[in-house]
Amino acid sequence: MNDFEKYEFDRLGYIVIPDFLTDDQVKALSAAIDELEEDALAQCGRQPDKISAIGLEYRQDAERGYFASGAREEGNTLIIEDFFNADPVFDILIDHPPTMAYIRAIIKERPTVNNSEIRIRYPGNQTGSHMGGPVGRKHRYYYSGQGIDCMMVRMVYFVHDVGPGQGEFCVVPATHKSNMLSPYEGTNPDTEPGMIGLPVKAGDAIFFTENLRHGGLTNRSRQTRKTLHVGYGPYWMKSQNHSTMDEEPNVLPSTFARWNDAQRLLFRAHRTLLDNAKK
Ligand SMILES: O=C(O)CCC(=O)C(=O)O
Repeated sequence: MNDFEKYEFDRLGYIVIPDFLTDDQVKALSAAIDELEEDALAQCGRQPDKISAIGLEYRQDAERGYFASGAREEGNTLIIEDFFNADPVFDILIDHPPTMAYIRAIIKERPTVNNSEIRIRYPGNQTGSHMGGPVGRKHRYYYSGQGIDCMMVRMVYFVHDVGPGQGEFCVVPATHKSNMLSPYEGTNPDTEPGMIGLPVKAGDAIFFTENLRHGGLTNRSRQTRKTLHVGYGPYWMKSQNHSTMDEEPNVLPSTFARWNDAQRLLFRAHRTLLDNAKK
């Protein structure tokens, strides 16, 4: 993360990183997302296995190790959490050197992955505005004598272009430093004062602090928007996926077995757990 990027991240709470993934990576990730979307949708008709603390209904695929919520319909979204378990193609993103360079620059304690979700946003869908201002310790943006020191941050990877009207990820710049919660009524990002959409190309990424007010503008196109979101924080933070909130990360033994030590460590709060796993 260079000085310009650090300056912009501190000033705005996010940066857009162009050409972050290679064409081959985009192609492989995109195909894996499409396959997993169909697999997750096939489970949609049945009773939920779990209801999250905020009322989201999840169906679990115990064999492939993911939780899915939502449906393919106008205005809806399908969220697939713990997608790393489902296909080794996603391993590209675990201990991905360019990503880790950004993460290590702004999380001062040892970072681990605490959130992983594929968001599939069908036409008409929007993601309500959330966060911004004094949102509490877990999501805090902080600057100390050692520089930027974040709690939860997210990298969003784009596998196709998302232009104006196609459900852009959106932000109210600089609200990570606001001293007040948003006073505007509702959570409609389309009408919220100060909210801007961030158009991107396939292969770009958006890196932001969860302290920033953000969401997803309404997808007014016929293109379904598909993105990969990976959250990081200090090692003591447990899962921030809604299906496993504040639990240990949901990593299948077979996933753990195929990873190298650096990848495993990104999902382990304590080194001793890693050492025990090797015994
Ligand atoms: O991309 C979106 O629609 C919103 C994503 C979001 O809220 C997040 O990644 O925290």
